[in-house]
Amino acid sequence: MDKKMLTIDLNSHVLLDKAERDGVETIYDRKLGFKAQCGFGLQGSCCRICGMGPCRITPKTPRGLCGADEHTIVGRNFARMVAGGTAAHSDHARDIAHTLLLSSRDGNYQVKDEAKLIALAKDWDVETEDRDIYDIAHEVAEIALMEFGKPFGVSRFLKSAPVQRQQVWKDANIEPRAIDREIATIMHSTHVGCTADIDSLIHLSLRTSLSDGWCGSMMGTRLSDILFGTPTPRETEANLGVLEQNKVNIILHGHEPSLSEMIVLASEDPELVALAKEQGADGINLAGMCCTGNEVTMRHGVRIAGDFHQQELAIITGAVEAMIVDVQCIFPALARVADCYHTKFITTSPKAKITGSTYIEFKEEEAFDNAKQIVREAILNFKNRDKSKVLIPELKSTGTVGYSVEAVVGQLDRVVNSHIDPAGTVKPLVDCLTSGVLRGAAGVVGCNNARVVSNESHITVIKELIKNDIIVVATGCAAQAAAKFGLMDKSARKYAGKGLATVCELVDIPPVLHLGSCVDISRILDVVSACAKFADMDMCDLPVVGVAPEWMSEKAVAIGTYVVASGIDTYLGIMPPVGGSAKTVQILTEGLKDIVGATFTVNENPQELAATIISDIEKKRVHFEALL
Ligand code: XCC
Repeated sequence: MDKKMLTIDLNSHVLLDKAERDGVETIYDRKLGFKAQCGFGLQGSCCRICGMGPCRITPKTPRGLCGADEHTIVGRNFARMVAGGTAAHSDHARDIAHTLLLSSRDGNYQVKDEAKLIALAKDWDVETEDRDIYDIAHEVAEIALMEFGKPFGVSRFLKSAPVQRQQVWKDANIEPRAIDREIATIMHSTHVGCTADIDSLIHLSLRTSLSDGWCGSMMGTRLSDILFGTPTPRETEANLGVLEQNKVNIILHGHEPSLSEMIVLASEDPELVALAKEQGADGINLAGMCCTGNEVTMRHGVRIAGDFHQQELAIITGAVEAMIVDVQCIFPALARVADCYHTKFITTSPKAKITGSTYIEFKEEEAFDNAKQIVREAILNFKNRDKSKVLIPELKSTGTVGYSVEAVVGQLDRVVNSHIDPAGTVKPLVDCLTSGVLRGAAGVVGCNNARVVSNESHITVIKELIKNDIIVVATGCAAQAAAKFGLMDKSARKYAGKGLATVCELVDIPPVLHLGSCVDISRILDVVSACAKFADMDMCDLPVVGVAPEWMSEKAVAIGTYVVASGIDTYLGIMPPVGGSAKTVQILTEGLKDIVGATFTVNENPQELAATIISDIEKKRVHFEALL
């Protein structure tokens, strides 16, 4: 098979040819090298939790050595994926909380959105009258840090959900307690000799996932907005064509904004800009990948170089002086690819050291100095660029990004009510849904997955949804796919149905809104929650869905689970590794309806997946309209 069949991105095609010529291996070569994937792994029916195993379930060996059946094994594996994902998102939030604790008027980090800090402080009963904003920030940060390990109580963010939803969580006993406790409980309960009951394993998974969505991720987003500013709409460009021939190209890849924000500042430092010119470059060009890319494009319009599957290809352009990474979604393969070019592959976090990289530890206490050191390394590497090895593909798309909840709500409210109110109200949005001008809304999120053609499912599903008047909000690599294919440009309303196109024109928005990184799926929860509260309904009553057409990470499993637990039906374009247990499949795709009012649907054919979503949204509308 031609590896170019594995992605629909035309820039990727150009660079895959170049990789072939340069003798460089990519994910697509490795994909073709794997003739068949392990059937037990795909089904989730291999248990390697204890040292007696691995035990693999077959019709002849229906139980592991301890007697665990397929439901226990699949359920434990699923729960551990949820715990892994929750740990990643939440540990990210923990670092941001520590950064908030370090913030000061003359330090590396300042409070950028005081109003959001005050609002959160009031929510958390922190005294705000006549207090220095940094005293408030530090108290809020300390309370946030307690959310990870407090011995009593439940997540402080739960009360931002509609009361009906809070009751569902209470009734099902899935109100998440401290985040670390939920993760530890899953690791304990899935240890050999503990939970061997599939209902209980799913129950634990729901509660832990909620500690991600309604605590860790929500905290990550709120505190990031407080520290770095709440995003506002701005123009950008996307795809590898954003790299520049005559500039020092620096790719920011990973997840946490504390480092990337500092790199943005450092790249504007006059001394470093002068150094770049001294080295013969026209300047410094930052471009983002994965969720770090989303964070910096949302707040600064930094252009998007590409998504998860393009990280090696970025280096293969031969035009990248430094690939700077922090945590999550970083291919260890980057070290080998960087060796074939002049690119410096710079790791910065003790949580994600990678053999073969240049390690420059980033410490929040010395943030700006560390960032300048890293940018300086990149600049000094410009002279090593081998022009004969450079190929920057031409394609890039324009788009508008930066749709925080405040921006989405404010934009609609401002235009419809012709007054400017930054807080705004969701009434115009709810009106669009109730009148049926918009049939529904879909959050399209998640990764690229080598089990399907890169970007194909994202683009097929998104185009079908907007054609059918379903507004799309996107995060993560799904958002980057949409941006690359021009769907975040305001002109993309030409692909939308009549209702959505009219709203886009009236309100001056694209049909696909960029809501940020994957922790920012909490923004989607916030907007759905606000609409439900306004309509005095539960979140499961609204014609809204979650979709992850090309998900791959454990984080995505945690996300999908908390989205369902929030009452939002979720559609997956990749089958999770649960097929080995009919009971698990039954609970996830049907049984959860009775517990949380929503379920998962899986279809690996993107056209069929989109058709199911559209018809399910119409069914949900009947229920929704009956409640009006
Ligand atoms: Fe990673 Fe967040 Fe997935 Fe992209 S979408 S591959 S998790 S960068 Ni979050």
